[in-house]
Amino acid sequence: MGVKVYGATMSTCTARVLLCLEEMGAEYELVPIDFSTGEHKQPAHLARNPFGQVPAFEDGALILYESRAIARYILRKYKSSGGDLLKEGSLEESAMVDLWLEVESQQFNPAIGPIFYQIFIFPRFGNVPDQAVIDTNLEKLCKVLDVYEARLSKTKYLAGDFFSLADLSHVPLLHYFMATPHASVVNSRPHVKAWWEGVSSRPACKKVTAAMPASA
Ligand code: GS8
Repeated sequence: MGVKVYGATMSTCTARVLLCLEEMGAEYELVPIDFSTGEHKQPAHLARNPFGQVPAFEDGALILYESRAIARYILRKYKSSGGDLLKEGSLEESAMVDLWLEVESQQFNPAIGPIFYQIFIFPRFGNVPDQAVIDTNLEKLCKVLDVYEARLSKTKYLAGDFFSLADLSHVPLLHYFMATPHASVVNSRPHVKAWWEGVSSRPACKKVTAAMPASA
């Protein structure tokens, strides 16, 4: 029996989970959660994710939330058929995957997340994006991307010369960001640009991002 993902294709955290399932070639069912009716705050969904957020994940009796934890579970479960994107067979390589996953969630996400919210989410609720918030976070993002540029001038992917969850985890927010006028901060860093072109052209990335229209 396949696994179930509760979420929405447009949601970046749901997309992180779907990217892993697609990379692994796993069978799954996406159960849509309707934000417009507040379904994510209803008891049935709160039983799956007590924070009232998406995604939630179900594999038989196992229920998970937090997209990065779900991602690791999927990659371990389907490793034999889908390939090893966590490199758990090597102490050193898995440490580099962990390191760059931490960089993604602790450095990259806090800078790019607010830009995404200002440009894509605020207007949906009739709010005007706050340019000061965008500018402050762009500055933060540029500093983060300088570190990425230096790293990617030495290795093909973030954790090393192998594709891993560390790369994949960046896809959802970068996909939206690259549709903004600020994409130049990626394109002006040649190694980051080449890395993004490689990662975003993977079949799994193309398939998942096709369901994430990047218009405000
Ligand atoms: C964040 C989930 C989240 O912010 C994770 O799964 O990685 N750390 C968690 N979900 C957002 C949608 S963005 O994909 C969400 O459900 N927001 C609605 C809300 O907070 O009410």
